[in-house]
Amino acid sequence: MLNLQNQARETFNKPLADCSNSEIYKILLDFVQNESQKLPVNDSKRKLYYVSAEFLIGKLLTNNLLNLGFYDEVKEELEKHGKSLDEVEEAEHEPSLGNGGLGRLAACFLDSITTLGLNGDGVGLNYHFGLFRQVFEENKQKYKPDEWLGEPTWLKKSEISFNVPFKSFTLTSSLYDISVLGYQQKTKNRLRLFDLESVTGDIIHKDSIDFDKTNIKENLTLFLYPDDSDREGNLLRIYQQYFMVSNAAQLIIAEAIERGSNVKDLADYAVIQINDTHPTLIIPELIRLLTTEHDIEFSEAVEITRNMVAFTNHTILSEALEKWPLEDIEEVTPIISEIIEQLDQMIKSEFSNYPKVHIIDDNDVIHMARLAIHFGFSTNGVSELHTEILKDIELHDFYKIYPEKFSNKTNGITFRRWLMAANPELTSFLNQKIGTKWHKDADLKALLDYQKDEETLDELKAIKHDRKVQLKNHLERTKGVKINPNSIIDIQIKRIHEYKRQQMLALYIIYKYMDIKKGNIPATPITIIFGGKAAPAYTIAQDIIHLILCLSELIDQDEQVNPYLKVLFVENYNVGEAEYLIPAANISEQISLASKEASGTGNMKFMLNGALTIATFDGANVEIEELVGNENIYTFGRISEEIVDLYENDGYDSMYYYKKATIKPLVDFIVSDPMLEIGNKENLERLHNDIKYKDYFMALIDLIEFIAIKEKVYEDYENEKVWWEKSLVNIAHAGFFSSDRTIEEYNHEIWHLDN
Ligand code: Z57
Repeated sequence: MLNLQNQARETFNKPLADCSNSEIYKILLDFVQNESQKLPVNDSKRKLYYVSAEFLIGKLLTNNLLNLGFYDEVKEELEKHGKSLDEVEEAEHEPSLGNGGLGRLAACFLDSITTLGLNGDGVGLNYHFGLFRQVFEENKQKYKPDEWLGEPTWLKKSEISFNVPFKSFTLTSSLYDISVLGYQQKTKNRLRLFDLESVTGDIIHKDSIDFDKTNIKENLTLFLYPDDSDREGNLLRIYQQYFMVSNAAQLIIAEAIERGSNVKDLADYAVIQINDTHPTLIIPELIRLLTTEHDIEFSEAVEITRNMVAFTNHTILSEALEKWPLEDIEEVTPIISEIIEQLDQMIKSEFSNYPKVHIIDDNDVIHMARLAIHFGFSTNGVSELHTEILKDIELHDFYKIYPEKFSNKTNGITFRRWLMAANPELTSFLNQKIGTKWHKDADLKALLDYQKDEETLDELKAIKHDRKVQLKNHLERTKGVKINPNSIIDIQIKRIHEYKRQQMLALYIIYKYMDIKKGNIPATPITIIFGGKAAPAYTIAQDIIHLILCLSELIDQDEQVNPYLKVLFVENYNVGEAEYLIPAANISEQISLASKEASGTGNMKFMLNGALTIATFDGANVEIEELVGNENIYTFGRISEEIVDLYENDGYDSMYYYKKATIKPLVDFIVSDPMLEIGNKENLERLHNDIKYKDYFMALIDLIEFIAIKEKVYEDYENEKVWWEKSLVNIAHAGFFSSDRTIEEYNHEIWHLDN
């Protein structure tokens, strides 16, 4: 089969032991590409297209070796020659084609769709620099282009190409494919990424992410979600979205015809899941193509389209619900804006008394979610709580009109990446304890037989320690930072956003710092780790990063405190970092303001890897609690009904909480002398003012309860028997969160694919 030694001599003319990690990576990349070439593409009649602006697929080498069945063999072979797969993997540069949860969910779904033998491709864009690469300078986030295409990649250019007509010019696309391999599967699917040959990185101003936003031909696929704070940026985003969906729609129709469709029966051949509202323009685009290129009447085209499109909503935050001015769509593609106006007329005549369901509002703004709900056959939320909020509040009028369209599909994560590849130590432990049936059905409940078995609990503890040492080594090797592997590892990793409340954890750190200075020494040292990027235009999120980086420096410098408390903000957090951080975590921070986190998926990854969760009653946290029981999770804070009520009625008075004796000194510490000495006055004062006078996402409302629960968690950590039993119970109940379960639900209730 694979002889690495021979391959090394053939390719690099030297023994494997003398090859660099990047050379070995190249050998393995070619090998896996070759093997996956041999697998046939799934070609069953009915096919799913998961259209998404983001696919956060992470590194593919380990994942593909695992799915092809070569993982153990390659790992051992490398070790025999003094090499480590982990270090070889560090030579792989992950594509940054996503922001956060929504993009990572799409990647987990592709893995599950393929593993279940279903016919389904992902369709998106090939952003040349992806999202920005985050670097910290002077305790602030700075931006660098992420040049992932400069390295060997998994992309293969196809022959496929389409014309996309914009108002004043037409662009011709090229399609690049990445093979998607299922776990032990005989067929493969693909991630199809459209691009434009005329796009060039040359227009990027050296070492920054600035470029001329008006030159569509040269910039269209440069970045994921470029700055949308000005009109030019918004227009560029519409150009991207239309380019994506026009290509997707043309591909879908062409492939269906190839599989035997006569176009009138297109909906028997293709189902389209649109990931949030970003691909919603595929609705008018399909109608355009059916009416202008396939000779179908408008009303029939509308029905064919409606029978094909299903919509997933991922947020209730109004700033994330897309609304485009009609004139902007008109400027990009007047044919599409005309079709939207026609669709809007249909809705306005049917629901004249319901202005809240009209697609185009009185200010001539198009509400993309409304378009997707009226002209798709399915709308789903991503956790039970989120779907209930959609039905009862956010989309209540739509739920009254179309109750049958609504359903819940609680998110999931692929166990191949988040358990088998990321945590081989825990994987072999599970194999030993409960066999390997879980590789197929994700059922880990048999582990509960060992709940009281001290030897088993000791093994769990040893695995966690091993993973902390691996994290320590990885951080030293790749980032030059040091952590204590004997400390409690407490982690909050996710995009930086006020609703996720990183600032609340920062206020707890201030509390703990002061408490240690008073002489209250923690029994076990504590390491609190953050990771995550902030959107360039999101000022308060930058200020939160600045606060945490300044606290980190302050604590590092303080010899009274630094033996017991360390705060680390991991630079450029991404999928690869998550794969090291999550297996090493004792504590998972899931502390969003109740009602605001649609689901969360990091929460599931931590649980699966044996961390205990500190959780608000939000998103999928609620379902974690139902599964593990209240005694195996640390819940706190106001529930979503209370929060929704506050927003609707008397409002939230941050000053009231700020004035409390335990809170005021913590908030004011942000602008204290030692902080101002380290940090930047403008940033710290702006954040201080914001929390004191506004605090729109209510960090202060739950702060006192949060401090109490954190103290309780650290105290419980000292009671080893109790702690590791809770950890085991969490792992045992994580099976529900396999994305295989999620995909089976999508398939049975929405997609109805053969197999
Ligand atoms: C994104 O990552 C999510 C929602 C969005 O509307 C956008 Br834009 C990006 C996230 C939610 O915030 C998470 O709660 C959820 O788990 C994830 O999507 C996947 O559903």
